[in-house]
Amino acid sequence: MEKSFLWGGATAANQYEGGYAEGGRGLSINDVEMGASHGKAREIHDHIHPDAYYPSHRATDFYHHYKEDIALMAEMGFKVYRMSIAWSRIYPNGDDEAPNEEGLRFYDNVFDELRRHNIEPMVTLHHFELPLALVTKYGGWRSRELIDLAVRYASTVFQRYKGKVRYWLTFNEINSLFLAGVPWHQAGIIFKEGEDRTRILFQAAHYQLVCSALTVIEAHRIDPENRVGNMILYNCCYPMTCAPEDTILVHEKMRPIWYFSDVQVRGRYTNTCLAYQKQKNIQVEMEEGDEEILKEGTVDFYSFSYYASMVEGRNIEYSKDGNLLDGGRNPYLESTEWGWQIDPLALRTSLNEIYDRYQIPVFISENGMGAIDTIEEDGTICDTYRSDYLIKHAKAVKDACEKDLVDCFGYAWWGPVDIVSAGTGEMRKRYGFVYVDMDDAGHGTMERRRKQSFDTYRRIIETNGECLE
Ligand code: BGP
Repeated sequence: MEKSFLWGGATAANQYEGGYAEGGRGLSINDVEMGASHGKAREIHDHIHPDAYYPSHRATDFYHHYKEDIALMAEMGFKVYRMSIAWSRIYPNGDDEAPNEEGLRFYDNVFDELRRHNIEPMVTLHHFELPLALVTKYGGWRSRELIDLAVRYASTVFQRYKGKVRYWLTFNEINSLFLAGVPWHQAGIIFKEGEDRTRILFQAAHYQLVCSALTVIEAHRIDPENRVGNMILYNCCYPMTCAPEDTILVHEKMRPIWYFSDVQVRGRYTNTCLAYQKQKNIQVEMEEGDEEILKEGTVDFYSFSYYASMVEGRNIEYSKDGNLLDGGRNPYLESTEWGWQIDPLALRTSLNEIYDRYQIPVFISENGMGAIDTIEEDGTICDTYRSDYLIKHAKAVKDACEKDLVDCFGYAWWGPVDIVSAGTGEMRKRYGFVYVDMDDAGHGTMERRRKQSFDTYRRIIETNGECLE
């Protein structure tokens, strides 16, 4: 591995930061969404109900624990920490005349703290986060007006953090917009009865793609040192059998993934994208100038989250099992408690597929395992399952870099300190190397405690992946 390889971790403000009503922050879309309980889906409200529990409000309180948490990341040897900025902390309503100085100062403090520990910040501008007022006023990303507002927010933070932050990501898992149940998190969109959902989603995707390109252009204009990446939810896909039809189905399954990254990397709707529009019987409405913007605002690197692989084929039984993407079960793989199939080798395959297609540097912006942890009587947490998952995935990354010569420059573990789950709002689905004392109903002291895997990751980073064999 290159000495400069960026080992680290990743989080999102809405799942980690808390402090939802502090420092002049406005309400965000997550602040009106309850956690799932006892098999019930998450509930979205149009305002805050005084008796309801909303996990984002305190989350795991990075807002008040950032110094302690960054010190723990530094103790593990982190080189990079990917986090997101809450737009509503900078512009409380999204379209305010001036930014909120207190919000800007909070992130100044965080970036300064990271720099003190020699940790490189990587910042996601939109991680399932949108000021709630933009939903009420514009219907979220249904509206083209969000492009200018989002670029203005980006421009504000590029200027403010010039010299402090160099790595930026535009939209978290931009392709998740097309997945059932995600348009709310991704774009603040709730459908009304009888609407043409597909058309609305393709149009919203176009606005986000134009916004992403304009954001890249703005980042480079403000500081040519800025490096901006996209962020794709990537699941490599196997054909169920070697029947030729199954492989064609795999190609079709991958279209919505390539749809976004082709535009972000190649700067245009490629034939793969047009084929997907055709398949869905959609013609995206473009304005004059959009094509030039997409062409000019291509990303500097490709980043992606990887949790599980998929299987596609004729006559397969679809199984969602809590996963973001549906597909068939793979009989060769084991699953996490949430039914996500564990497949380290597919991370190596994904890195190869992505790098072969685009030939630009690649960054793994999320990978990890959600599990229920138990505290032993002596206070220890023996999460050997997490260490095992980490070691196998890190090995896959190492092989992709050293054997396949993929230009991958970093790996960020998802949720290094326990955070709230995005899918369910639960706390018991934990990813961390650091345990946070907090339960599904929001009770707990917020005390931090190292798990056994803390030391596993510390050793991997210390030896730059040499201790994996
Ligand atoms: C990704 C999101 C993250 C995250 C992760 C794990 O889709 O970018 O925000 O939380 O998945 O998902 P979950 O929290 O539902 O286990």
